[in-house]
Amino acid sequence: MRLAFVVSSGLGYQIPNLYQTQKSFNEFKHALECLKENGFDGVELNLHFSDKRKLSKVKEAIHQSELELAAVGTGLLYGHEKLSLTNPDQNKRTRTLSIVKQLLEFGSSENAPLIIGSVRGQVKTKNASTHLRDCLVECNSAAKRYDTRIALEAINRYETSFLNTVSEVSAFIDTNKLDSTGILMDTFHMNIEEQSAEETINTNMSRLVHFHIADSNRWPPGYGHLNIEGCLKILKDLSYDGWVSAETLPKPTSIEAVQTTAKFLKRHGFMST
Ligand SMILES: [Mn+2]
Repeated sequence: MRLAFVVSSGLGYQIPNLYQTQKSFNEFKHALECLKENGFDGVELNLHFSDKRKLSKVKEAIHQSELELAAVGTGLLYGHEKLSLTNPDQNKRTRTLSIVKQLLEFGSSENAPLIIGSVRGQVKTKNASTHLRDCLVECNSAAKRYDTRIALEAINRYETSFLNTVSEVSAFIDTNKLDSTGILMDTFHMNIEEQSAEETINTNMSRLVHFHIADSNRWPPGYGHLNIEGCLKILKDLSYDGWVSAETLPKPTSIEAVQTTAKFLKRHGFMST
């Protein structure tokens, strides 16, 4: 398994107004250095734009840091721009889908899967679920074309109304024959939705594309009461060769979150010292 940390304007190493100002780009480079110094192999980003010039600046900074791009998250499209794949306004839906597909291509150029999490929006009507299915079928075809994968995240009931459990995500993939789409499991969400995170991993391993860690309170591992080391041991024993990415709150501070997570991973033998 390879180890990454999220850098975004929200979760992970938090940089306010990230990608909006030159100052934030400088902070972004510092964040990447911090990850590298602490032993991480990669960085996971959350992007909400498809501006080619900005994306190439992002890519250049990653290459300079000698980190790899672990995954591209899309949640800020919904969080910041209120864009989602189920927006009742067709123009907004089309715009979301277009940005998502461009980010899919961007990720594929770095071998990074694209995450579909909260960008699906709130799926409360039959129309919304039809829109989501249509969009994800289209994203799946694009992923196939770009020879990359989509990581569809199981998100807890308090944040979204559809695809809360890993088995629901798995069934959705089956029903719609999404052959370039797999599952993103997140210890924080599984703690709320699953009977046992360990059993869930074991049962759905063949579908696993990406893995998020955060403790029960979404703080870095060790600040809550989840058995994260137990989950990682299963992944290791099953020879999971994808990314494990820490998606924690920036607590106590962003830098301490990176350091604490790295120490935890080293202490349990998942990161070399
Ligand atoms: Mn997550």
